Order: sequence, then structure tokens, then C-alpha cells
Amino acid sequence: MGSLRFLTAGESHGQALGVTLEGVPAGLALTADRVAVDLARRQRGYGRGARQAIEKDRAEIVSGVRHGLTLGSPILLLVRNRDWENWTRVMQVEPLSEEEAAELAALAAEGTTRAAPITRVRPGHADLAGALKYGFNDVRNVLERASARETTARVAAGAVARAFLAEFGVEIWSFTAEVGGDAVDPGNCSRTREEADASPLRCPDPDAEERMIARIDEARSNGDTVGGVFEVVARGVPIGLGSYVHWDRRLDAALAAAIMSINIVKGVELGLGFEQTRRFGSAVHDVIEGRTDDGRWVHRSNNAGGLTGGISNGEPIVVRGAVKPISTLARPLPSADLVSGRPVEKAHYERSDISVVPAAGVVGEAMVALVLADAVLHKFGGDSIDETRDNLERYRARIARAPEASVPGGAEADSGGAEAGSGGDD
Ligand code: EPS
Repeated sequence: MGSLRFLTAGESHGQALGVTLEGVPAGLALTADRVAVDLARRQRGYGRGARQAIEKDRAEIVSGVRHGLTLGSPILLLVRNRDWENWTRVMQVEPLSEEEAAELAALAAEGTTRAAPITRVRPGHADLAGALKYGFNDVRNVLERASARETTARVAAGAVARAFLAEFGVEIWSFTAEVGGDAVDPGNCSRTREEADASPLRCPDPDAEERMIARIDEARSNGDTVGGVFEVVARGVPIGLGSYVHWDRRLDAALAAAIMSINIVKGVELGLGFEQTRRFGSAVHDVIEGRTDDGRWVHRSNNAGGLTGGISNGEPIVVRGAVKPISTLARPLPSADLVSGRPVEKAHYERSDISVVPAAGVVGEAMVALVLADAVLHKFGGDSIDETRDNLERYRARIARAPEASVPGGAEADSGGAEAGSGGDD
């Protein structure tokens, strides 16, 4: 829809990650502390690797905000990589002098793996296709940007979108629904949102979480990795975001693309998702119970996940992302060498995580927030938060009222009333 745009930049072991956000109206309260909450949530989770002990992600707000309020101008956020100081020569921006190149070669010869070119491509990673596409002979040039570290910048941008949506009562949360085939039991989700958020896997079902942790431990002890499923839920979304009139105005399509764009995601479900194909229509479609006295429309269930005809229908929006196991294995799979083209016994290994499902959920929240904020701005516009709020409130009040009953024959039938209309049918 393009009313809110963002672009990230940065390499995993470069100096910093950055994101420019364009289209946020003026007058939104925004502080670095507020953004830091989501950045910290993304770093947590059982199964993360050593890198997270190095980083303490915090976004500097470089532009677009004055005295704690957005200006309507582009917002530039910068997250410095603490690990950068260990990679200055390997990731140097300026050309290497002869001495610097010799220093790097000596480090590689001593066995410092990060200093040596990478050619043993990892199955399941962007390594091979990326290197061929861009004409690289060192896979480091691919993996630095293909790394999920980039999602730090998305989460920073998502925190701004979340703050914007909160102004209109929209709340977004996620949880770990499944790891390695062990799923939450909806009947056993005894934890509150806060408790789940503070738990090792950000999981509302304590028993399922124990089994999930066992799967991660099993993967770790086998030099392996394990994936899972996260679920994002957005509440308070007004009816009418998105549209059925064009493929690229469908909110469900935009949400699916946004979730699918997360580095490790290989599948997306909205609401009941694929399960709908296994049931009859009577067990799928959400019965509409009518308009309440305070003007809300209520459905008996929410199998559609808050989206019908590509439009938000007022129920919570429910999106699930399927997270594949990380492709960097401590016990690497066989592969091939990029330069020789010959098989090798083991693909490249570089410090990594075992499982990142809880973190992927936080990235999912950010992507949902960015898509919903864009859809809100597309529908309601506004150069200032007050203007957006006025437009949204007027619309909410309008759809809360009963529309005038339609008269067969249309507006012109006003004078003749129903009679004139029904006459046309004869
Ligand atoms: C990643 C490899 C690991 C992860 C990284 C993604 O980084 P490193 O190579 O520095 O150990 O920790 O994710 C993050 C750094 C992050 O903040 O999420 C990869 O290869 O994709």
C-alpha cells in the first residue's frame, strides 16, 4: 500500500544495523527506551547462541523525532553491533592495504576461521545461490546480509509501528506455538501473557514448553538444530483495512508476504489455515451473531483469523509462521565447494543458534505491526496523529450505527418509496 515504508541496512558483523521509516505522522510519542523493549524481547529465548551474550541491542533515534515526538519526517534508527570490534579487519569498509591484507592472511593461516574466505556452502542457507547470483568467491559476502541479525532493524521499525497502532487501541503479541513437533495445547495455556513472555520459550503452556526445551536440548547434543511455529495475534484492529478489489490490496496477502519475508520462515497460516481443508464448511465459517448495542460486530468463532475477503473483520488477526531449523549445523551436512565445484565432507560451520522460534515470533509481531500501520495510514491518512485519530474515530462511529435500510430501486426511489422499487421488479 506504500503509505508507510521502511528500508533496513547493515551486515551481521558490520558496524551497525539501520532502518529508515517514512510516513509516520507527526506527534507520536517515541523514545529509545520504548524501542528497546522489543529489541530485548527479540534477543531472548532458550536455544539462542553465544552472539546474544555479546549484543545488548539498543536503537539510537538519529532523526525524525524532537523532544520525544515524531516530526513526520523520516525516522532513522541505528543499532550498533557490539561484536563489530572483533571483526574490524574482516569486515573493513575501506580497501585493504598490503599490510592489512597480509595481517588477515596471517590470521587465516593461524587458524582464525573468520579471517579465511568461506567456500564450503551450507545446505539450506543463501550461500550457494547468493554467491552465484552476485558473482562472489567468498560466501561471507552473502551470509553477512542474509543473516537473521537483519531482523534487529525490522524489530526497531516494528516498535515504532506498534507505538503508532497503540494510539488507536491496536495491540500485537506472539507466542511459541510449536517446537520440533511439540505443540501447545490450547486447553493447557495457563500462563498470562506476561508470564508467557517471561518464560524461556515465550510459551503460554508450561507442559508443552518443557517438551519443547527437551527437543532443543536433543538438537544441541546432536550438533543439530530445530524449528517450530510462532503465532502472532493482533487485537483491536478496525474493520475494513485492506480490500477485496485488487490482489495487492488484500490485507491477508500483505500479512502473508510480510511473515514469509522473515529469514527463516517457510510457511504461513492465517486463522485455521490448512486445517480448513480438512473440515466441512459448516465447521469452518464463523457465524455472525450481529451488532452489539455499542456498535461492535461479533462472530461466534474466529477461524478466519480476523480476515475475510482480504479485509480485517474486527476479530483478532491471527497469523502463524513456520520456522525451519537453522541451516548452520554444529555437525555439518555434506556439501560442495563453491570454487572447485567438488563435494566436501562437511559444510562450513560458524557459531550460530540451535532454535530461534521465540525470537522469530517477535520479528513476526514487528512485521504484522508494520503492515497494519501501513494499512491504517492508507485508509485513514493523516499528517499528524490527531488527524489520523479524528478520521479513524469518525469512521468507527459511522460503522457502529445501523445503515439506512436499502430501498429496492435505489436513491431515486426515495419519493416513491418501496412501492416504486418493487414496481420495477414486475
Ligand atoms: C546468524 C548467526 C548467528 C546468530 C545470528 C544469525 O550470529 P553469529 O554468526 O554472529 O554467531 O546469532 O543472529 C543474530 C546475531 C541476531 O541478533 O539475531 C545467521 O547466520 O543467520
